[in-house]
Amino acid sequence: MTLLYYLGVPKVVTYSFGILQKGVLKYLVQPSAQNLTFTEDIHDKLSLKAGSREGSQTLTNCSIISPLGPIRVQFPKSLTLEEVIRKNPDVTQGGLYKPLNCTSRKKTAIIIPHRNREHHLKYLLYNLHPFLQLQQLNYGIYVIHQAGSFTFNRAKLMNVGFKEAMKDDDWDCLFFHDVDLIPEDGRNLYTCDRFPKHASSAIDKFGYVLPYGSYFGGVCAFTPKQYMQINGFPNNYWGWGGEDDDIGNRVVLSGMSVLRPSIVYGRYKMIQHSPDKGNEANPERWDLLDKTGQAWRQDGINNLHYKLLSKELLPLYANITVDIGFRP
Ligand code: UD2
Ligand code: MN
Repeated sequence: MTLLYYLGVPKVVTYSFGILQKGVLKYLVQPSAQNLTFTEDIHDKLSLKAGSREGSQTLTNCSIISPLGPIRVQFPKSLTLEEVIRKNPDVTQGGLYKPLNCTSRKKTAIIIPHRNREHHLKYLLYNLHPFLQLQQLNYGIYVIHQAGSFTFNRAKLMNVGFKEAMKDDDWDCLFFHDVDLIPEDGRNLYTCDRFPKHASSAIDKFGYVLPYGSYFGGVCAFTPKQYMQINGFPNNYWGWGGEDDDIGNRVVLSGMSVLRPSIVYGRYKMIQHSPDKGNEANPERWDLLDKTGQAWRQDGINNLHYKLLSKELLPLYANITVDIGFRP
């Protein structure tokens, strides 16, 4: 997400999307009210199903179609993490889940880069756990917490997440997920495809359309093989911006294409926030982006160094705290 804020031109692009929104486009991408499900109703659906699990003997394959369409995501004011735990009785230590009455065909790890956003994390977990359970996935949630107060490095944390998650299981798919993005349509399947996927194709803050053609920020998904093919994510973007464009470039440079759900399915709400201390805009991002073509084979998962400080298996997620160093 570099272009949008720090170049004049894309601002114009967002603005004109804003105008479009008021017209035809808005009509096209709004979900129909009658199919809307509230997050709280999803929890109810799941608790009804929980009882029917007992006694099931032969397991058939799970469906790969989500029963959910558009979701009205919710942010209850007084929500506590304990309540989220209570609402997800089938999630086991470390944030793992697998359907009990069918065999899931897919195993997906969710990797969330994190520091100082506990409030957002609580709402993401509240919305994401039932969303994934209704997709009948075998899944695990990993929160990768950057220790200390050196400049934040989102992409490097994602590399750590990949390494640590792959130690636990041979996941079919890894979703790299901003902590503040809540999916708003159950048909946005958290599974991988033939090419890397950019799942957040329609975010509310951009008027539910792509802000620019090569935009790759927010939520994206790779199989382990695709991830290795792009040599993972860059380690050398410290601070805000550019790393998502670098990752998008890597996909193309390594001979693959980007897949996206339609803007009807790929809808997300971003929890509003102000810029974080310790994640100021990266002044080097333009230079780095110019060099992705030469750098991507040298900098990535193949030269990743970090110090694992702790791994706690919490009720709703695995909390991995790392020292990833600082800008050289
Ligand atoms: C945009 C992109 C994001 C990323 C970023 C530039 C969207 C919707 N998202 O996000 O994917 O490319 O630009 O780096 O366009 N975080 C923390 N603590 C911090 C700072 C960041 O946990 O102190 C994590 C958190 O998961 C957050 C993510 O990093 O969602 C991206 O940071 P942001 O939300 O501040 O940046 P934003 O919204 O401009
Ligand atoms: Mn954000």
